[in-house]
Amino acid sequence: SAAVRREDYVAPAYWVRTVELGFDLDPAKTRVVNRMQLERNDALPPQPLRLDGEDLDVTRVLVNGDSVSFRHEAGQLVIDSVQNLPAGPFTLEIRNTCAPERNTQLSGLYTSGGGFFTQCEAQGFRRITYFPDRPDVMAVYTVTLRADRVRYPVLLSNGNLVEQAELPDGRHLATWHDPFPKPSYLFALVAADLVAREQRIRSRSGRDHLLQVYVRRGDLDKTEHAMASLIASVVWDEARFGLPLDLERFMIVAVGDFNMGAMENKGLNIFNTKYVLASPATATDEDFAGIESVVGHEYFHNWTGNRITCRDWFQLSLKEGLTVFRDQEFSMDMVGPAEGPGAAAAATARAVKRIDDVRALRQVQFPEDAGSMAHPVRPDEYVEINNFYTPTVYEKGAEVVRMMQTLVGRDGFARGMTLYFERHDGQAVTCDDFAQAIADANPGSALAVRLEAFKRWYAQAGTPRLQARGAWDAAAGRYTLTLQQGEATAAGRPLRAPMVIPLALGLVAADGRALPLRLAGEDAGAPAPLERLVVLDARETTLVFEGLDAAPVPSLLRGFSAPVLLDDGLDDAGLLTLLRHDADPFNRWEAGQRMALARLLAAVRAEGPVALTLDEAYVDAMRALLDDASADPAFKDRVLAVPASAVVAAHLSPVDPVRIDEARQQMNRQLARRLHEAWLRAWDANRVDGPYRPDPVSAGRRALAGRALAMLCLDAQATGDTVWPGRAYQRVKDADNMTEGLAALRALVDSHAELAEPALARFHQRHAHEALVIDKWFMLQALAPERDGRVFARAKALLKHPDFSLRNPNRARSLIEALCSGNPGAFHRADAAGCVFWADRVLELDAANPQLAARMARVMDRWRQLAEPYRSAAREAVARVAAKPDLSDDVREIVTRALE
Ligand code: B3K
Ligand code: ZN
Repeated sequence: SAAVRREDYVAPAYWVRTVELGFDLDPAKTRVVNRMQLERNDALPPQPLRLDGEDLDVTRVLVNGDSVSFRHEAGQLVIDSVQNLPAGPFTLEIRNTCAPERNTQLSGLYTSGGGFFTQCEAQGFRRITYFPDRPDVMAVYTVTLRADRVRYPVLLSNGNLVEQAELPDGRHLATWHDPFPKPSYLFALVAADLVAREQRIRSRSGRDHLLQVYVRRGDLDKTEHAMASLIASVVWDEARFGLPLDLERFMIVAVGDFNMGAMENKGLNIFNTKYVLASPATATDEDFAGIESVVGHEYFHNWTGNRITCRDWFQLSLKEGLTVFRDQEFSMDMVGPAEGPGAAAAATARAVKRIDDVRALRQVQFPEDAGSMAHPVRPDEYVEINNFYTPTVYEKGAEVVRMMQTLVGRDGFARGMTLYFERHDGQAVTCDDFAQAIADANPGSALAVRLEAFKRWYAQAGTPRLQARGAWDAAAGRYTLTLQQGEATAAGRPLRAPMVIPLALGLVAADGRALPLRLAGEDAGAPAPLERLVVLDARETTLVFEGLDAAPVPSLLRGFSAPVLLDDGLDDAGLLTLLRHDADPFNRWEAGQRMALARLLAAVRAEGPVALTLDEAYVDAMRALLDDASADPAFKDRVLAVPASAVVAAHLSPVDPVRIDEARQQMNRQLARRLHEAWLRAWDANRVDGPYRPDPVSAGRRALAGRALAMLCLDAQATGDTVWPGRAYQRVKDADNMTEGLAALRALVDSHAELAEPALARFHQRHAHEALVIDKWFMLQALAPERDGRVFARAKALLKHPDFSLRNPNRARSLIEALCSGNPGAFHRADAAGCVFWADRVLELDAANPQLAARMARVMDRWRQLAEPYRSAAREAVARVAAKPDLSDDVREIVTRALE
């Protein structure tokens, strides 16, 4: 298909006011009766009525009860006889059928585990019935479901249940009514044999609500955390933004076959089981945290996405960037308060959440910005909209919203949100409308006075570069900091104009003191702050600090105040000062990572075989942190983590993924060897006793203990020690929680211990009936550090494992995506076998599930940056995929852009 362009937006020619849908559910042939009340949009000249439809069989089309003639054109059903389509309200009735059991794309109405489920965002509703399937057409839905009573005892749709009845022939029906007008992408239905955990709550406004989490029989004991997360989300949105739950009933349904994480359908969220089911025995700390954030995310969409939705799909970040920001804030507030009593104690734990979010941004969004699919937060064009549910739209979009909050303050941002809802509740709007509301609620703010320039964050692709250089005049006690904005990373898209960059900064003396920040010209008598926010909006900005009694080390971009690539030119001495003393925990972490990165880059760039030798200064710094009893365990864990391959790659051209992997492995081995005693102490000091709880404090201790165990096993492999692998094996057998059990299994597999095999076998046997745990079992093997091609060979062999299936998205991702994108050291090979494997899987997947295939196809986004022979192997593989004549639009768009 041709590209759709943002500039080409025109309002719909017809509005749909109400929809009455009737379903006779049958896996082979489901009958749909779709009765709509329409009105012509009288702002436009009269024109034919066009309805989207895909893979449907239409049986009748009636206007005001009379059959009308229609034709099919370019995936649409067209009614030309405008004289039959009056300007006033009229009824259009469509009868059609679809085949849920043949729907392998998992978009529209499909079957999974014997039940019916839907996924309509972005364009799945047209696979259920004919409709103007675009987000700016908002209607009130009434839905009647009819299905076999025994096989599908639970019948759900959006809104409130208004009728239930038994029918002849063993069938039954349920009618649901959603009072809120909504776009078709928020429609959902479920018909299945499910059970629910229920909870009644009363919100602050005094309204009663029923919360339900639906799962398959046997999974009810894994729903407690999802329910607790849902209740916490309701409470948080009311407390932080004054946004209440607006429905009597709010349902979450878990399904095992799902293309992404979850979906915010009005009142009926449908979730991948991965983001619902958790028990201590089956889910890790990370899974528990992921459930909290995704349950929050989908719930928060009820206001940011559903009550106010997107005018068109180019505005996707309006709801996604904002809602990711909201879920990040929610998770952070769940860790501890940002302000008031308890804030100081919570600061490090909150920073760890920020560190994790920034790590994710750098590992997936920065590379996207530097690859063939680079696009602005608000894209200008697309071929297949599903390809634009990206880290840029989501995570970078969230950073844009975060910068707005930074520029207007927390209270100012909350005021802006209030104004946004006052102005736009019930509407389909644009990113401009949002930014305008935040600015208008804060007249005179740093955002309001630069709004147009700030909005370049929506328009310009690529990660902006920022260079900072300082000059210290000891005699004058003056420090001059020059900040320069450079070109953005996006290939072929130079930074056209300077960005508005909120820069949070401090100055730290070598002895660790925070120095007062008095800018030249400010009153020398008044007390100066120890941290400031400076707003950069020019290509070059010079800041002059005066009255300093010691040479400062600049601590810039605290808390990662803007999504840029910062080059501050600091040497080891400066970084060590920050690592030890920075008042901002984020920048302490950053300093440690920067030191590690410098060593990795030196080893990768050197001539000859990779030979990384860690110096005393770095090892001592890591040892001191590890042994610092007052430091937070989760924080230590994040500092001791070797920077990800993608983070290292961002600084190299060309990129040799095998050398990067080798350097990372060497660094880990040396950290294991040289810090052996400290790892022993960390292991002993971070035992978590008592029943499992997924709180951040215990999770942090488990994370550090798990890293210690991995290091001790890695070192054992070098020294021939058998004690630690033995302990890890014991732990795989005995652990009463998945976090510790999986960490132990990973320690064995990653160190290539002999006991890895029996441990894998035991683990598999013990969890054979837990699909989500078997996913972990596949993934862990595909992610192991490569050694002599063994990891690649094993991953390839796992394709034939009886538990493997390409059809189940979670399973496919756990093996294919893990290997191809999560393990560059195993994937890229001199014999090109990795790329051949990739192309085979993409083609195989594309035939059944284009969305999933397109996601896997993204692995090759940055093939041009690869060093030889990997580059040629990758190009050939991409070309082979592109040469297939009947590729989906989804995969075609990805590979075409890769080859451009
Ligand atoms: N809005 C959905 C994503 C839909 C993806 C369609 N390909 C989940 C979310 O962001 O909450
Ligand atoms: Zn979302």
